[in-house]
Amino acid sequence: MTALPSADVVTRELRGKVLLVTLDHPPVNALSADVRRGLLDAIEAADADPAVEAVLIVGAGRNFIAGADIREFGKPPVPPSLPDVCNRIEACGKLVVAAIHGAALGGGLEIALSAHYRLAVDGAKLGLPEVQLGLLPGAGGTQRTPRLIGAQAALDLILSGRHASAKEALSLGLVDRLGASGDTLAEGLAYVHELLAGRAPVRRTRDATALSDRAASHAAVAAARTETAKKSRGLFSPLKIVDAVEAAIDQPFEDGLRLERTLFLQCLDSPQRAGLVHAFFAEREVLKAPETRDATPRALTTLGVVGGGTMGAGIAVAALDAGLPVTMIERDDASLARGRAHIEKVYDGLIAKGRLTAEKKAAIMARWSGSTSYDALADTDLVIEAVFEDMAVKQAVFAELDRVCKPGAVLATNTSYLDIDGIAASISRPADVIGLHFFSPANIMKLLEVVVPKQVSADVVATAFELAKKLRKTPVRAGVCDGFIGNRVLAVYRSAADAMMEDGASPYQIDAAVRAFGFAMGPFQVVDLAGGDIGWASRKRRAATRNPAARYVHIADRLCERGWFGQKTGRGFYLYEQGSRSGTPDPEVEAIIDAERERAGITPRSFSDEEIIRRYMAAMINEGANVVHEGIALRPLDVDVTFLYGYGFPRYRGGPMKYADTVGLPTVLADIREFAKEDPLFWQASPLLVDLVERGADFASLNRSA
Ligand code: 3H9
Repeated sequence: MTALPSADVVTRELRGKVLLVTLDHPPVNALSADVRRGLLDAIEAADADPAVEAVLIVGAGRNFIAGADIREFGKPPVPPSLPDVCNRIEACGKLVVAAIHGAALGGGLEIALSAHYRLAVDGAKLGLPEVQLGLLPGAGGTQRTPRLIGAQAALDLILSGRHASAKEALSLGLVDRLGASGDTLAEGLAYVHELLAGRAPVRRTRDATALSDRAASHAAVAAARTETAKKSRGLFSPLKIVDAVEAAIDQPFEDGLRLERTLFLQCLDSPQRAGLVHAFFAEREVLKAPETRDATPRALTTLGVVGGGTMGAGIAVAALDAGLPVTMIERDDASLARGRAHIEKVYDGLIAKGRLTAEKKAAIMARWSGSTSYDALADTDLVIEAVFEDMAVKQAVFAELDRVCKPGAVLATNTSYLDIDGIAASISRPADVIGLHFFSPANIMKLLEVVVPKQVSADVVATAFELAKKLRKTPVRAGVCDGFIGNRVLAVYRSAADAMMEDGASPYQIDAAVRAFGFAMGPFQVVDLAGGDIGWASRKRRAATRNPAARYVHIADRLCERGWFGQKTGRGFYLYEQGSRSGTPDPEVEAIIDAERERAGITPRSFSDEEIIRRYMAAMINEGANVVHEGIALRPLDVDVTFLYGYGFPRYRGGPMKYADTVGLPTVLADIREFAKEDPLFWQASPLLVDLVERGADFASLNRSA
């Protein structure tokens, strides 16, 4: 065994006739410049060394290779480029084999496709997820994949970005062999020896023939183009992917690679790529709240839920789905039965769609138990209260929890806006109290605001993050204030939308403009979906403390006074045909708006869609800045993740704060100052925004320094 010199991240070791090339670049063997260099050197060395008959490429750690180094995107390129490395591997005169375990994603799979033979072991995940980062496979993936597995299968893999298992990869033809054991190195070496013994030829993916039925390949491309145009909703890279795969059918390999490169660079330069990469890192950064670094989570094997309404039942389903046993508390048998029925309805819906069997449902429901006595929670590790939003009601629940729960149990409230410090202070163990703000439907929505009151202990916060992980939610740490991060910011941009409506824009125009920006729904559609009565109740609650000098738009109240609460009542801002979830504009609503404008003495003016978005986003960004300034959000990226996961913000824009950086903070501030001329009370620039503009800095600088 001879150890050869090479860069640390790529080691070479001659094992008999086989040069073992190991990528060892934690955490995920991303293909940064030194890895690319090390790989290239290894192939050069193999070609030059007569003692080497074959090369085996493996990854150290938990993965083969997670792809290109995403942190390099947007920075000046450092040679060798990944396409060059892939081409050099493929051109190698010695047999090259890739043995895959864990992730072989993006550039990682492209390296494997450039090898001459591939083996994967159980647990491997193979895919080309570049589309999720606003990119396309840029190191030959759009050319080699269809040649190897056909146009249709390649398009499916590349356009979805999904991961294929080792078994599926074998059936697709992406790999040649499954490793029988989990020992990738042993399996890989055995495979290489077998190939050498059988005098297997060097076989290059560029010469593969899965596209030989040109008519079928073109039909697959045409179908994908139509489908993608319909579904990709403003995304840039999916149609480029279709173009690149099409080139693989008709053009020589080298020409296809050149087109792929051109299209890849266009995607790389797009703001969508920047937004999606920001989202990728931001959703990982939110997991690193200070308490998760400093404290160990408490035991978490049983969960209690107080309240069986929509929220309580949704939380219970999320926990049951995660395999946790759930004890539900309700005040009487009838309410408990309703709570159970809410849960069963979710599973029955899945059964009706063929996504769950009755046996599986029974197994899940066996983990559920209900009681009308708090004593049933005596041994529970974590209890989430999801009762009516009223301080006295919540405090009464917490008094009971204080009485029955074991020492060390985590006591959580799912309040959306109540003062959690006040709830904590009302019991004997405030250090165990935390806010867990789920979003409706709680079994579906990914966001979980972890609201951290003053007296909570760090291990309780760490336990909340652990719960989020178990429930597959995305947790964002938030401080205590009215509305926390999300609903506090929402209240402000809703006001901006209301003001535009009263000043002359129709709710339908505002919704359409917001949808064109990339949201799935506009603000007034959201009101109709959530139920107008919810916002109405909170407006009434705030009425006493509202600044009398602040502008107040009465239109939504006028609708609620008529009982028009949205979808559930068949009309709100929109009219809903019996049972329909998509509404149509309602002339009577427009008449009410006209009457309100007249009452307020406003002569309506017209708004362009562009102005609507400028105002809507300026309000969102400014309050987002306030939330960061006050320490309610740790960093701007926490606001971004809140909006991406809880409020349908278009992911390719990265979140409101990332969007602000893209537009430029001086532009946002100038807008706010212009709008302030009409309504200086509402449009007060956030001190943080002003400070950043004065320093020539951006929100990203705060993400980096936190
Ligand atoms: C591409 O390949 C383009 C090419 O076609 C063409 C080029 C010319 N780079 O997710 P985790 C970090 S595009 C840099 O928590 P897991 C991640 O930020 C790429 N860093 O672990 C985190 O850092 P930290 C296509 C990366 O076990 C740490 O690694 N590839 C990269 O839950 C652990 O990550 C992809 O899109 C990267 N490529 O999941 C795959 N990947 O500890 C992206 C991860 O500081 N990656 N990091 O927070 C993944 O899907 C998952 O990370 C993976 C592991 C499944 C691999």
